[in-house]
Amino acid sequence: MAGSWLGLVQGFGGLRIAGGHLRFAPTLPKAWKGYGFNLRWRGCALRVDVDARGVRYRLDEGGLLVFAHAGSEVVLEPGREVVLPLAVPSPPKAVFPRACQALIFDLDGVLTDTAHTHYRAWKRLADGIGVPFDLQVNERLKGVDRMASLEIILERAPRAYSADEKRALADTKNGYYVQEIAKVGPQDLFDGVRGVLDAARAAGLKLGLASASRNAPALLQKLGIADCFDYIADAGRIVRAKPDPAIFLDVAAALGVPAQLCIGVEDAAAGIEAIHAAGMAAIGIGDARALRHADAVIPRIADFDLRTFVSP
Ligand code: B16
Ligand code: MG
Repeated sequence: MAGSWLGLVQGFGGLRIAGGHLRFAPTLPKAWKGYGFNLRWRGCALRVDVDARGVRYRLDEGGLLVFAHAGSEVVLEPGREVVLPLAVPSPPKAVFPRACQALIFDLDGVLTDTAHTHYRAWKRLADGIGVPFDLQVNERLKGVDRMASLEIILERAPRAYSADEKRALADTKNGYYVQEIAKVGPQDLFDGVRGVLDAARAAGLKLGLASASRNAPALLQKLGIADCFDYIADAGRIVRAKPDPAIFLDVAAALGVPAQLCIGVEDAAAGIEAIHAAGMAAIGIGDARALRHADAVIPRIADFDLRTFVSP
């Protein structure tokens, strides 16, 4: 009930409390004839009715009430009412910057399938020490750095591990991972990656890479796309891992592009959070439910059409 009330009063009535004052900006959805609600505020009882003719505010109890309607101040005396025009809904904010100057890509799970390679390496380690680990837990590891990933896996461990043991486990996992990526080559790029990078370059955009993986530079070399990027973040130098915005801000600064003119591309929820915290628009690649906070989600990088997000 409380949720429904808030949905109506804040969502359609536009109620906000700012600086200790009530603000309204009521709108009327096309399919509705009208709606109304009561509100008690500092000893005042206010009735608000909204229909196609406008918004009626009536003060049933209390002293003088001052509030804002669609940005203008209204002073209402007890027992009086006032009818004002409906607020004009503001157009949705353009999330993707018109003057976008840079695309900043994540690597694992966006440009190549190493998200699964990481999974297999962690799985091999977890099985070896008898810790349950599955694809569901793995979702939480995406975009998360090596030691933080290990901590998540060890949440289910039957015993505690010392710092030295943890370092050794992380090294073992990395050994498994490095072993697997030894055979990686340009054939392992996801379909469409080359096309996206070339189109972005042709459109004059700068390209950056914000991968949490310390193996990223070596992997880019193997994939044959290292030269496509103007800047590749050094994951070893980034102190705060995703979802902290540090890595995306580092790349934007190195490219010399303000954050609000960058678009980040990620396959992990932690990465989307990091992009937003950096003040950038976020494109998710993968499952729309897992990436529901992204500004747009496309299933595969092959579906990435630059013109959808960047004006020529
Ligand atoms: P490493 P991304 C991340 O890369 C992976 O998603 C994550 O699973 C991995 O733990 C992390 O890199 C660290 O990788 O152990 O190679 O340093 O998605 O940010 O490109
Ligand atoms: Mg990733």
